[in-house]
Amino acid sequence: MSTPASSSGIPAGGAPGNDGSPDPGCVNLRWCLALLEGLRRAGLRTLVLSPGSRSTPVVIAAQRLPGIELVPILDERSAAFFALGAARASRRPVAVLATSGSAPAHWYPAVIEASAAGVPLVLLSADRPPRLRGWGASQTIDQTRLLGAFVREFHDPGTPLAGPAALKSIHALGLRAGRQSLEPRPGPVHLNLPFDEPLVPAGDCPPPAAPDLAAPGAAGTGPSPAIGTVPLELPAGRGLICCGPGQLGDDLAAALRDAAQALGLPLLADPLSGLRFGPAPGPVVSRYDALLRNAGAARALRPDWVLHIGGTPVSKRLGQWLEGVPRILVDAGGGWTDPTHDVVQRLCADPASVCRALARHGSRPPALGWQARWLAADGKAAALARQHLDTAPWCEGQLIRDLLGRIPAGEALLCANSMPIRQLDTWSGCRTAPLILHGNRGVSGIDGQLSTLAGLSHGGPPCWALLGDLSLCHDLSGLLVAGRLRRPLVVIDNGGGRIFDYLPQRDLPGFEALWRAPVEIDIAALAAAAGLPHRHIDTEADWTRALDELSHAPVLLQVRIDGDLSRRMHEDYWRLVAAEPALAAP
Ligand SMILES: Cc1ncc(C[n+]2csc(CCOP(=O)(O)OP(=O)(O)O)c2C)c(N)n1
Repeated sequence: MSTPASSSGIPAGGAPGNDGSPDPGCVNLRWCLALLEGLRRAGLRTLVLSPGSRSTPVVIAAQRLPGIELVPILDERSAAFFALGAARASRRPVAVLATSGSAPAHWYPAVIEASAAGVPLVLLSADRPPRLRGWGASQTIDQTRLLGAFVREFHDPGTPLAGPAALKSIHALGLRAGRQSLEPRPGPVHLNLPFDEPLVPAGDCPPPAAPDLAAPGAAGTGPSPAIGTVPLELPAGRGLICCGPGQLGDDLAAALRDAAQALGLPLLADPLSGLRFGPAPGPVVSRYDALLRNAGAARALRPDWVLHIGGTPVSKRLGQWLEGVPRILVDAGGGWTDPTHDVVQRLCADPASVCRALARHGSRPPALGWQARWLAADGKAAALARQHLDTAPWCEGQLIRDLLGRIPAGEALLCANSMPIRQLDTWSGCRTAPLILHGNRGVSGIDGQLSTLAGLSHGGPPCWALLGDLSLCHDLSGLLVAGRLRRPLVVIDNGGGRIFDYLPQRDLPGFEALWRAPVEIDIAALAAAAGLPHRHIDTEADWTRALDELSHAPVLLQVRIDGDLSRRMHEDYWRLVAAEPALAAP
């Protein structure tokens, strides 16, 4: 049976590695070609590498293999966050390559985020041969299971071997690693790859013949089929659908809206669920964090059960309020989102299939007026927000309103953790023009934000960003990749970690230095050093002018905001909502 030639130019059906090449540099290279071909068949198109010697065979192989793009980034920590962004935006596995020693240890925070957030990364650590481990050899540590429990799989296939069977096995491992990064639960996979010298072939090194491994279904990158049974009976009483972070995708978003509509349920949408920003928000509720500060509303709107999809919402208030309410978790990938241990039923099933089935066959009669009451309360909270933004001093609220009004349909925004995502949760509401909102909410770090942004800009539509000043400073080596930005990077310069102002720590001695911890650094000079245009924003007029003039430019907009004023203005809105009578009256 004849099969097509692979993209590496390898004639299909031939005998890999049977040319009897005695050149060990060529054996290394051919091994890597087979590995990368397997990864490519699993959907991999990008390999982010940090420079080093031991990783050379993989780099040469990637240079030779059409269809795999190489992105060099010096700092391994930044490289891994970049890959995280690129994988998030492209929804494909992205590989990260580093040399042996401490280099792959710098991947750790991004791997932890990818594991928690379900982002497909393939981590390729080059290594010295096993016989050197533990003998004081240079740049040699035990890299076995270096990334611990944060990877879905770990493999150490040993040093490269020649011959068809060996090449077939490493090709299969590439295919498996790529697929494993995508399903059943997307996340990082680690391959440790020891190489003996020479790392460069001595002469001409023809590629191996393509192992004919294209088993039916082996090369696809589509979603897993639905697993488990779909419940068509929901509990009695008043329910709500709660969607946490997780970029739920257009298909699922539409199915969720249909199900909520058919069942008469409110659809509480976290900003990172993707449901707030799209053509038809349907019964989406976005102001719950403010609404629940109104005691009457918090009482009147309390549900009997919750259907939960995605991660844990940004709003702590929502989480606390729902504590003790029985929850049904729809969970295709084994995320087990249940921090309050209220899940009474967990469905291992594709959420879109569940929602479609519910919309078609949901037999429960909707609780009369329940959804309408939620939507009316949401509308009132939105009106209060508009009124407040029109009268209160210019701060993050107006900035976020204008930013969301300005980002063109189909473009993206990375919103950093700490106050930016909370402010956005409060002020975003919904918009009908599609917007892809990204956030590293897996473990909510303030690390790697610039690098993630560069990766997002690389793997997807143009991406804007909203970052705190400490988040910017945490990822200074991300400035090395800032040349890849295509849209404004908005930095809220409010003098350190202002989230702590909202917490009881604010009354502790040493608060300013030990919690708020502002960094004294010249952000304009940093931007200049990175070749990134910079502008100071001190007033609403500056902001409006910058949006008018610089919407299509990569530029750092340093917005100087008085943190005390900002908190007052944020809390004033909550007080306004709290004082509103009969916010959720039937
Ligand atoms: C890697 C990491 N280190 C520390 C923290 C703890 N932390 C959470 S928010 C925060 C302050 C962030 O300040 P900034 O980015 O300026 O945002 P702001 O709160 O001022 O809006 C810190 C240090 C974290 N989440 N992640």
